[in-house]
Amino acid sequence: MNRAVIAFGANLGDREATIGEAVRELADTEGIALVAVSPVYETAAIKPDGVDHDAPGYLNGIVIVETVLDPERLLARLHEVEAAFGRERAERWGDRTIDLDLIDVGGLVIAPEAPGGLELPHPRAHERAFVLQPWLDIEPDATLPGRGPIGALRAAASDTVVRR
Ligand code: PH2
Ligand code: MG
Ligand code: MG
Repeated sequence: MNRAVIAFGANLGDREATIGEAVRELADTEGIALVAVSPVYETAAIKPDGVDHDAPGYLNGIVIVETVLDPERLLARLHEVEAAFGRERAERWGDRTIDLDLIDVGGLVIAPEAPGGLELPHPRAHERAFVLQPWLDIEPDATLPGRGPIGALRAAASDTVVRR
């Protein structure tokens, strides 16, 4: 049994409703039990070139689950739920109805086998306040493997998050 941290983000459609339904869908999965849901934050869209205030804003947060699924199967399930809520994959970091990212699974460190393959911990989680702040809210003593305590990482992150 592993404890997994999953980040959610949405910046298209009825963001709040989609997040609520996607979390319920995830929690209803056999082999996944929901442990906690974080507060939700309003955040500006970050694009490969930096903050984009012209793009629709995101709602971001995290959930903690306990699961008997291995990381690959858990990721496949996240992709299924994304698809069920109309997620389309076009440009990198494009606007989306729902994004579900695997941040940490039981402290495992996994290098991607191919570009875009599963990587743990998530390669950008350590620098994103929109992941670290909601995680800190519900698990203040957590650490990110290879990166350290999330409190220190959060203090060093520069993106702005506003609690809803
Ligand atoms: N996700 C991205 C790219 N940019 N910006 C915000 N504010 N929130 C996100 O969840 C997000 C992003 C790629 O997954
Ligand atoms: Mg993402
Ligand atoms: Mg993603």
